[in-house]
Amino acid sequence: MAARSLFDLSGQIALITGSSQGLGLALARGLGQAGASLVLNGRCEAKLAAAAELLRSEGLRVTTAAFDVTQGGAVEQAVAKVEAEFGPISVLVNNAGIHRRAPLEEMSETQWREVIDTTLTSAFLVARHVAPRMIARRAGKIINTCSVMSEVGRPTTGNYAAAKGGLKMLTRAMATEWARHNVQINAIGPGYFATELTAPLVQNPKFNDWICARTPAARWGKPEELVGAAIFLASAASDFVNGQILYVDGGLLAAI
Ligand code: GCO
Repeated sequence: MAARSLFDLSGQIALITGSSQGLGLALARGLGQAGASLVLNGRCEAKLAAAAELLRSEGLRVTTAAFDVTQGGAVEQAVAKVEAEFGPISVLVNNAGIHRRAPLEEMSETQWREVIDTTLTSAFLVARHVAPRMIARRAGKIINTCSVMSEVGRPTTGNYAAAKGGLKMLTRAMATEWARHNVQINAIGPGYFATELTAPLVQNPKFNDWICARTPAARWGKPEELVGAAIFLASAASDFVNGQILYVDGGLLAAI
């Protein structure tokens, strides 16, 4: 296979959870530009429809699947519907995640559970219903959106760090069980990117100065800069890569 075609996603169908905005939308756009047909997911049908319309206007093949990734029954039904109506899901990006920032001693049980359910349990639930289909076909790519917070914490993000740390180990657990079926499961680990999730931080001059000093690249990442890692992990170029986290963090984790 010519080296360049290793990264061609033509013929692939990619389901990206949490893709009506932010990094999920950027990842969907990139996978679509690399040839994949896209299934966008979110809970809000209106936001999903707007995102799908935007990507279609850019010439991409897009459908939507509005379901709550924290509800197993809804996930099971949605995966069956997508495969029946759109085709076999060959790439799954578990990207859904939320923040509920608070000091641990002030954090409510709801703030804890919402973040764990949406950011970690969702990846189990969606993969639980997609993976058996990939196993039966002996082909599939699963990409979990981890974070530099899979490795390090920051005050007020204990729930999110616990979720992303768990997602790192869930990625490895999936690889140990499913690699034998020719399913590759890896993760991307974003550093600090300017999105809706981090908007309060970007708009905070003190935090902005701190993160630009803390990151060797001395800047925030641009969502489109995450796409190359996702295309690699979604393509034939990574057929013997499993259980790995590819950090796209401007060098943050390399520096004290
Ligand atoms: C924060 C940020 C981080 C980023 C990202 C870093 O509150 O420190 O929101 O959690 O969102 O996860 O990889």
